Amino acid sequence: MKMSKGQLGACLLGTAVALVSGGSAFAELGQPAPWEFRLQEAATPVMENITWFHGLLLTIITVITLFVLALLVTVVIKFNARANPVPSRTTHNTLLEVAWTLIPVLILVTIAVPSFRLLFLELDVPKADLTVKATGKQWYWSYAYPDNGKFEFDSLLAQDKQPRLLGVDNEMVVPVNKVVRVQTTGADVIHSFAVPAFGIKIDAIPGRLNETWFKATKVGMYYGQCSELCGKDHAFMPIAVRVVSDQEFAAWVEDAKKKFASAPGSTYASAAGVSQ
Ligand SMILES: [Cu+2]
Repeated sequence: MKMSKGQLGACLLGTAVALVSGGSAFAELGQPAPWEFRLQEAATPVMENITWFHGLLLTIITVITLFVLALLVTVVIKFNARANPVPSRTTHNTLLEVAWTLIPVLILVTIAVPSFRLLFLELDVPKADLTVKATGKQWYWSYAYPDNGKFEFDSLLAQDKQPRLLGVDNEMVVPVNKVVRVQTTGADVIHSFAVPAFGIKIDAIPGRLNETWFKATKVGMYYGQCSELCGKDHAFMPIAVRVVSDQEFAAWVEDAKKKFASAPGSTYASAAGVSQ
């Protein structure tokens, strides 16, 4: 593709603006944005922790990389054959050796402590307010609400909806500020249930019931995608979650009970290998 000077300039300017603004300044909550290179804005406490931990790691690795770069530059300039024709024959330096052992240990501990705290936060499902079971199928998701009337419905990509390739016909709906336990399984092959703004990603495996949780603190639409290569339409089984107020959720449940009561193809009790 050939670009004129003007086009190239505009393109570079666009890139610069995107980089300076962090890419997500104009982004809508819960979905990817053009030129985005950071994590999506957090909508759950877990994702807030992930974002914080990511920032910590990025800071540490930047400092280490710059330090190693500075050492290398020093070596290249000060200790090349021309600048330093008679090399030192030093072989040991106790202080230096203790330091280069201890400092990395301290850095690893600094990383390990919040890392384990985050892992346990993700793994320990708090007392759940409701459970939603997400079944991955080739190539769509089905959502079941076992403690809200036991209905189940399919959620398929809606070509005409925005955002492109993320909009679905029937969204998963949950109440705001409530702990939602998500159980996942696969009906055919391995899929993966992932919603970036919630900080969740969990495999949906045939014959197994996996579990994770989220507590969305902001109402709105949140999008994710199947994150395990699962066949030819892997890219076309988006996850759309609508977070609403308690009243709206109750109203939606009443509607959904009727709408999905006799939904054909309801596989709530027959998802491969999983009995209710
Ligand atoms: Cu899939």
